[in-house]
Amino acid sequence: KTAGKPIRCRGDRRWCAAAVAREAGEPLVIEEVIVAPPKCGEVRVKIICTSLCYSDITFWKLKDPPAYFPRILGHEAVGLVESVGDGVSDFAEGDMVIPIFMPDCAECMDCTSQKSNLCSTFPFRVTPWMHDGTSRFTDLNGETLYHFLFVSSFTEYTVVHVANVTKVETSIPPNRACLLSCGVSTGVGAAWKSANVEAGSTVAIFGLGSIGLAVAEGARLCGVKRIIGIDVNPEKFEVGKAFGVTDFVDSRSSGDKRVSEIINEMTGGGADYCFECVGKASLVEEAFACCRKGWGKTIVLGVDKPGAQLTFKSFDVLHLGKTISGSLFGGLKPKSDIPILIKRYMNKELELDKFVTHEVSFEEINKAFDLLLEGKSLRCVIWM
Ligand code: CXF
Ligand code: ZN
Repeated sequence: KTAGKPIRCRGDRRWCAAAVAREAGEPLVIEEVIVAPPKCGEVRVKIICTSLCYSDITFWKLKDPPAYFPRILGHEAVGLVESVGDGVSDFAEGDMVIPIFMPDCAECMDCTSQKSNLCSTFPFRVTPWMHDGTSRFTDLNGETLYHFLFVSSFTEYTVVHVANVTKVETSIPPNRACLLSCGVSTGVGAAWKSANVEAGSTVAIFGLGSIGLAVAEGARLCGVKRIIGIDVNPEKFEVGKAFGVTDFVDSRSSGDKRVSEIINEMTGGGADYCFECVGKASLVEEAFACCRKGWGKTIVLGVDKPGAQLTFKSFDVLHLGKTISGSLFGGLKPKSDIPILIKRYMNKELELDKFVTHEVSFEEINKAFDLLLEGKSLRCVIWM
């Protein structure tokens, strides 16, 4: 029985480990760590599998102070509740759960509203701690390890606040369930919830990485007529076709024309919905420039550098009636919307399989980083 006791990961047993990011850009080191028992309102989760999202790479590369190392990265995962802290009544040992960076207390004004997924009780912040400002991880020298996005899944055991876990039915295979923890849900949700795309519409997706392709998947489920993909790499069109991308614009060889000009011409006045999935202010501006007057909506999913500024003309808002908004976790409310996505996967509507291009063992976790960095993978599942 491990409940109530610190868990020592690794030891001599290969299945008990944590992959620690010790320094920016350096391969993760599999080592033994100590995972404290869950505090009040928290659960300790035994990770079954985890997958790599580009945000893990972004924060792993981050050299600018304050850089938080050593750190346990990872935030797309599925696991089993090992033990629960005081006051936890909605979760019990053995429950299958998906940890999600987006908190959902299910009770505050925002969580009970259908209009937002921005919990007020446990606001989403990019912090290296648990919600209470402390860590549950220590290495064998007694040094504290930083958390990541309230999840930290590159470890056999992690501690997560109940606001950051969603209970799921066990019928979904773990190497599919983990995808719903971040990237795929974010893209699908952006089309479904943030944009509320209607059947028959035309969407333009800037950046055909996993997030852009997940937007395509969400748009396909909404019954769109046309999906225009924009990318610097023309090979992405072939990949995109499997996700319902009907048209492609190569932004590297658009000549002296701006991409927005090309899309305005292709669509006779702009796309109904534009999604920016790269994280570049200039691309957001391009997207906004080719969403249709009157009802065009631009949704920003990409994460630019902190402090990045966006510029647009007041004319485009006032005279042309365009709108622009951001979308965190695709506007999804984890506790209510993730079970819906799981049902749609089980009903063979939502296609998750095509996102999984690679699967590796935990020992090979650095290979998952290489594959994503080289642009060779969409999602690489890492089995614990
Ligand atoms: C992102 C969302 C915006 C802040 C950084 C992390 N989420 C997951 O990849
Ligand atoms: Zn992510």
